Formats: sequence, structure tokens, C-alpha cells
Amino acid sequence: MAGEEVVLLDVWSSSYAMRVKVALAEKGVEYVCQPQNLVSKGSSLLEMNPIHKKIPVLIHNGKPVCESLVILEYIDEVWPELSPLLPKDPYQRSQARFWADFINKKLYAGAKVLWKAKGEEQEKIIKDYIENLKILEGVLKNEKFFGGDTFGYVDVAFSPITSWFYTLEIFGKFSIEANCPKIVAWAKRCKERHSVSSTLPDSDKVYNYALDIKKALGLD
Ligand code: GS8
Repeated sequence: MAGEEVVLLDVWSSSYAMRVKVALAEKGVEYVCQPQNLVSKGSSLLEMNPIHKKIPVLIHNGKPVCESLVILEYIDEVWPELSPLLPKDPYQRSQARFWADFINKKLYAGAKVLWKAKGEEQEKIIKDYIENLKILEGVLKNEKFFGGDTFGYVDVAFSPITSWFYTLEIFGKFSIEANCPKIVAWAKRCKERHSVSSTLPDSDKVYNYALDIKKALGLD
């Protein structure tokens, strides 16, 4: 790993960027964080991700890798020795990718709209959100992690959004624990890992950040 240059373009509140930080911590890879301004995007973000112009971007020895799930797979391939993330078996790998995609489409996308919505629209989003979490409870079964005994790709893909759960619950006036206790217990197990606890921001910090955005958007 000596002589490697690893840079992450991120913002602290982004669960997508947190995925990359958790994976790098699991692998023991040292890196430099370059926080980005997403309101007025800087030249390095525009150069490194000219297509989507989004964070996270991992820049490895000068070459950019974009899209958080693509970055996770890249990290797993480049640093395969420590904490393998994807299973070796092709069928198990396909399943891990399927659920990570589901988590993107349902839980990450859902969270983005849930805390800003109101009234009936919000009720419908919450109902769907709980249903999707329950589906994931069914996938987890009574395992320790989605990777079984070991913390793996789906755990890395999923755990960062739990830092937004408190914010979702306060703005949506519902309890995730009351509906999905197994997911909350799993999130606590993830938090026991240094990679996760050192990456995920405090719930209060996320809530205050979301509150400020709501005020700025005139949504409160
Ligand atoms: C999503 C990244 C993303 O939405 C991934 O990496 O998995 N599919 C991508 N990044 C946001 C910040 S987090 O909400 C972003 O960079 N937004 C800037 C913009 O939309 O202009």
C-alpha cells in the first residue's frame, strides 16, 4: 500500500460517501478526504465526475472511480486481503449486488424524500419505507450481519443510511424500532465496529443539519 495515493471527494452528511469511508476503514486503507461544496461545485469534482457531478468520488493514484457501489467493488478488488466484502460464490455475489441495489432504490431514495414530505404524501412514503425495511428483516433472518457471521458488502451499503433514521423518525413521527426491531438491533451491531462508529455522524448532528435545510427551503 506504500506509495498509493487515495483521495475521497465527499460531504460529511452523505450516506453514499460514508459507504466508501466504512469500506476503506475495513480494509485499513489510509486516505485524504476533500470535502466538496455541492452548491458551488469545484473544478476537481467537475473534472473527476464530469458525468454526474456528484460525490463520492474515489481518486486512486490520480484516477477517479464514481458511484458508491462501484467504488465499494473497486476497493474490494484492489485491496482483497483484509475484510473481503463480496462473497466468493457467484450466486451469493449476485444476491449481495441485488440487495445493495434494492437498498439504493428503496431506502436511500426513500430517505431523501421522506423527511421533506408532508401529510398524506409522507404517510405513504413512511408505509413503503417500513415495508421495505421489513423485507430486509426477512433477508437478514437471525444472522448477525447480511454477510452472515461477517460484515460484508450489503452491510457496508446499508449501514450508513441508519445515521439518518433518527431524523426520519422525528420528521415522520414514527418509530423504526417499533416496526423493525431486528434492523435496529443489526444497526447497533454494525455500530460496534470501528469502521462504522468512526464514520457515521451523530444522529443529532444529522437532525440539526436537516432542520437547517428544511428552514432554508421554507419547508418547516
Ligand atoms: C449517488 C450520489 C449522490 O446522490 C452514488 O454514489 O451511489 N448514485 C450515487 N450524491 C449527492 C450527495 S448525497 O445526497 C450529490 O453529490 N449531489 C450533488 C448533485 O446532485 O448535484
